[in-house]
Amino acid sequence: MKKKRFHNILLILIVGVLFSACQQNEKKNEKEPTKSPNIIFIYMDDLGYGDVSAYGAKNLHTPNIDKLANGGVRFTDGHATSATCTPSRYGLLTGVYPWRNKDAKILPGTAPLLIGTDQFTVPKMLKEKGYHTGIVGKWHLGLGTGNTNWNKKVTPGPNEVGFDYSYILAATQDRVPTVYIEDGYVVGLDPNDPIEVDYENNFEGEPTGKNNPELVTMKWHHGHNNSIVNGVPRIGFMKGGEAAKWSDVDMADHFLAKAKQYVIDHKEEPFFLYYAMQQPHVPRTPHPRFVGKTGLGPRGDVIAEADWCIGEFINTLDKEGLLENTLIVFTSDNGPVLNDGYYDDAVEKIGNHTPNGGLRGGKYSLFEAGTRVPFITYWKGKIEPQVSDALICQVDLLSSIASLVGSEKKGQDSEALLDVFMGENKQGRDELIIEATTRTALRKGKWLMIPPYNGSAKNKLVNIELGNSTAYQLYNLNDDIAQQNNLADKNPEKLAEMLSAFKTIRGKENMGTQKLELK
Ligand code: NG6
Ligand code: CA
Repeated sequence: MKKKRFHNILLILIVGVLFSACQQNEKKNEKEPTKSPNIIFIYMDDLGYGDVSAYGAKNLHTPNIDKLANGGVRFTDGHATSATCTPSRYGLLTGVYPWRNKDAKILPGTAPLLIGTDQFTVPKMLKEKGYHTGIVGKWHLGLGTGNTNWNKKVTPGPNEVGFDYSYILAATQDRVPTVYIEDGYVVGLDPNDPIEVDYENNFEGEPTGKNNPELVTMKWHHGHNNSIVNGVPRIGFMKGGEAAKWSDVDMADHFLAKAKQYVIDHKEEPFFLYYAMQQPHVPRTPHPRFVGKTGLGPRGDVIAEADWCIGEFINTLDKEGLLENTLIVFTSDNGPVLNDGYYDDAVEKIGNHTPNGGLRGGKYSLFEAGTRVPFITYWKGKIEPQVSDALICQVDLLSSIASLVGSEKKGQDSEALLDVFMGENKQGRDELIIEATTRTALRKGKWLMIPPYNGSAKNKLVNIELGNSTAYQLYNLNDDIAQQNNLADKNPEKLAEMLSAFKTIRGKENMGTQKLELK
């Protein structure tokens, strides 16, 4: 009898201990919920499909980008929303096709903010889910409401469309104002030397690239002959702000330091960082330690510099123990261009390197090289290394990342393709509208249809075929990736099917100022 009682007590004790252990465990879980994954976009400016060794470049080495490509999903049919910067970035951040917004064109440095402060964006979606959000690098989506006073807080800007922190260059490296802006304030501005910016008229007595060739260290080829900063003639006129002017050769290191710092400062909370690098856009100004490294001139050298920065940045994530809990998306805002307005040896030293990787066209073009860009997703231990031929677009990131973080939100044109980005499914989009300088074309399956557009077939200044033709163009990218055989006449049924699908998408929305010269 005594024995039985003892057993019973023992049993109660054991159950009690187990129960309290469980409770403690639950409490522990309450205290340390699994941290939502960090999300990082590494966004290049004008990097072509063929500019990365993992994408076939033989004469240019990008070991750090390759590590992402070979350790994650390397997409072969990933697209920017547009073949130029502003519209492309608009699509990336809003999940809305840029052709829906008539102002989504390459913007001057004085343009007002293009994204409405009431518009939904990737950083807003992530903020709703408890993320800290930051941008470091190129913005080029307009600032302020027009007539910006650069000596006061410049607003609205990135901080008003979802970013908690911003450290940006306003437009492009070749456009004024040539200063960094942190959370709306020009960095290092001396109030006694105010900045003035104008895109129409020069300020009295200020030298320009056009009138003062003796002051220029980088010669302009077309455009780029206004104010001179650091020996480089720019687009637009600027006066004052001497102490705040950036150093072009230090820009990559500068942004890298800010991107690293951002990660270190926010490693305890889930964060989203949009690291928008400025390379290899003009003016190409590699730091002296990269000069001559590639034999391809400054364009190659700044790609090597960007690759190094990416390596350093990834090392920081690694050191901070963040790589296993971070989704990295690497891509570019549009395709490649060699001569984009300066004599910088990009053309002369190209040798056998093919920035468009055998695709037709380049930046500004409706042909493939305009929007098909390197596109990689990397997540250590989570994404299986592989190559994916799925058709995807940067506009899809909003809805896809929303699924990842448990948000119901969707972008208007953004397809939720999280499994594709994670390498768990190879079925991407069925249809995609691609855009180049306000012209659009339809991709459906492996077919691409370009409607007739007036305008020259080739931009002779940049030496790029634009995709304009007075005839319909129809390509089967399955067996004609270089777009050499126009099948419009041979396959009228396919053409009719494509045209009808194109009209369904383009017809129901405001066409803005776009001239759609359909026959
Ligand atoms: C063009 C510039 C080009 C580049 C581009 C924007 C001239 C003649 N050309 O207008 O150099 O700045 O705009 O590039 O000025 S993007 O990648 O930001 O879209
Ligand atoms: Ca660009």
